[in-house]
Amino acid sequence: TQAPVNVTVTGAAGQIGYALLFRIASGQLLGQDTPVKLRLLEIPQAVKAAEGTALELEDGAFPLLSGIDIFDDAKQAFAGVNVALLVGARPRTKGMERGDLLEANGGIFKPQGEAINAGAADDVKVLVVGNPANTNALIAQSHAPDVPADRFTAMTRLDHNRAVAQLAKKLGVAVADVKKLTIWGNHSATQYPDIFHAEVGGKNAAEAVGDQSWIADEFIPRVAKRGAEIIEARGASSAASAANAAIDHVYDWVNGTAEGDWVSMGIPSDGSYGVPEGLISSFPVTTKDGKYEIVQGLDIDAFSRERIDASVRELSEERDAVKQLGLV
Ligand code: NAX
Repeated sequence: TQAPVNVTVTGAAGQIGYALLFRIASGQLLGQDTPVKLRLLEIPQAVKAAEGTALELEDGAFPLLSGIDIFDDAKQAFAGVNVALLVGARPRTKGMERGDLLEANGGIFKPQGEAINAGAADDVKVLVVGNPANTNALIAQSHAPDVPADRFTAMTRLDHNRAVAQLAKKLGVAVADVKKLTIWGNHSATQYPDIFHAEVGGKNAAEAVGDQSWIADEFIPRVAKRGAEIIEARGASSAASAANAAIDHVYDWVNGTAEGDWVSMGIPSDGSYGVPEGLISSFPVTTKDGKYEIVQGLDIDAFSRERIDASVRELSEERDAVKQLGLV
C-alpha cells in the first residue's frame, strides 16, 4: 500500500477545521486508496482545543488515518508536508482598517511561507482558505522562493459551488447537470460568477436563463453576498460548506477534473485574460496528473470584462498594499 501523505492543517481548532479534519481522515481529500497523516498547527492558546479534536478523530477509528501530530510551531508543522491547508487567519475586527488586517495576516502567512519553503516535500500543494485568501496566498508564496509558484492557490471553490447550486435551483435541474461555470477574480464581494460559458444539460446556461436582469441583479449579488447571508441566518460564518469546498479543491487538483467540465481555483496569473501576471486570481481551470491549466480561448464580452476588471483591480490594490508593508 501507499505511504501516508502528510496533510498540514492550520487553524485546526477553528470551526472550519472541525468540519474539515473528519473528512480528510475519512479519505475524501485524496481518495479512498490514500492513507493520511495529519499535522495540526494552532496558536498556543488553542492547542488544547486541537488536542480535543484529535481525541475525537481517534474515536472515529478511520482506517486511512495513520497519525495525528499537533504543533504550535510552523517549521515543525510543515516539515515534510505534501498538502498544506492554510485555514487559520486573523479575522477583521471592529474598527480595523484594511492595512491593519493585511499586516496582521502578514504576521501569519510570511512565517508559514518560510516554513513551507524550509521543510515541505517536493510535491507540496498549498491551499489558502483564511481570508483575505488570495493575498494571504501571495504573501506565503513570496516567502517560499524554492517552491514552484504555481503550488500556491487560494480557495474560490465555495463561491463556485454556491454559484452552481443557485443556477441549478433557478433552472430546476440537478447540480450535476451544471458544467463550466467560472468564478473570476478575488474571493470577496467583487468576485464575478460567470455563467456565459456555463452549460446546463448541454445548452448554454445564460441562454437557458434568458433573463439578463436575473444574472445582474439577483444571481451575481446572491453568490457574492452568500457569506453574509449565512452569517445572518446561522449566527456564524460558513464552516461545513467551506470545508466541503476545500475538500473539492484539493481532490480535483490531485485527481483531475471530469472530461467536459472545469472548476474555479485562485492561482497565480500567467497573464491570461488580461489578469496581471503574478496576481493570485480565480480562473476556470482543468486539472490532470496533479497539475492545473487555465481554460483558454473563452470569449469575454463587455458585461463580463467590466466585472473581471473590477475584481482584478481590487487584487492589484491588495498587492500594492502588502508591497508597501514589505510583506511581499
Ligand atoms: P475560526 O476563528 O473558527 O478558526 C480559526 C482558527 O485559526 C482559530 O482556532 C485560531 O486559533 C487559528 N489561528 C489563528 N492564527 C493562527 C496561526 N498563526 N497559526 C495557526 N492557527 C491559527 O475561523 P473559521 O470559521 O474556521 O475560518 C477560518 C478562515 O477561513 C477565516 O479567515 C475565514 O474568513 C476564512 N473563510 C474563507 C472562505 C473562502 O471561501 N476562502 C470561506 C469561509 C471562511 O469565511
